[in-house]
Amino acid sequence: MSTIRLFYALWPPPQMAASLAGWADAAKQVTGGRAMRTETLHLTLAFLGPVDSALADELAAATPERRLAPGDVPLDRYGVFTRQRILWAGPAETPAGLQQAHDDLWHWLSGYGLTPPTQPFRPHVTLLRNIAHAEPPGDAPAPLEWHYDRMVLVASESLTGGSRYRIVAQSRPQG
Ligand code: 2AM
Repeated sequence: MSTIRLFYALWPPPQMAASLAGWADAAKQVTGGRAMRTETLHLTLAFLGPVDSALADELAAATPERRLAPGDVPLDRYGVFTRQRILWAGPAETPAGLQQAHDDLWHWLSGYGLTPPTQPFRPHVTLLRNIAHAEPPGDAPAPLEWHYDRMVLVASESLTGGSRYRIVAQSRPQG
């Protein structure tokens, strides 16, 4: 049985992605590393890992029937994951609505036999990989307020030199 690597994410509108690319450029002066391509920037809500292609099809079919309660996430700080050598942008505190969206999503996914993570949810947008210097810049650019009203289901395909992301479904927007 073939598998496919899946995750649910918030995908920024182009203007937000462009602002985040500016954050990446500013941080890169300090930390080095490789910037993510602007059109691939996202905030992961749930990483499913490899799932059977039959289940992937089921999730792709069910996702447009799901609604995500709209909310806002402030992106107001840089952070690093030292072990993964990642520099990211994220909220200083996880908004309650975003935490709820994460928890609800995993509750639903557990009905498909998927196991929720044991690690706490750390919402972030990865901006740079392979950073050389693990101290993030102390000052972030002006905070961004990201309004979201849907999530996307993304297939991640490994290629030499990185991953290619393919949006396979999105939740039903409000209204
Ligand atoms: P990252 O940017 O912090 O690496 C596609 O790989 C997305 O899923 C990325 O946002 C990535 O987060 C996230 N991801 C990859 N592996 C993961 C894991 N084991 N646990 C949680 N998220 C993961």
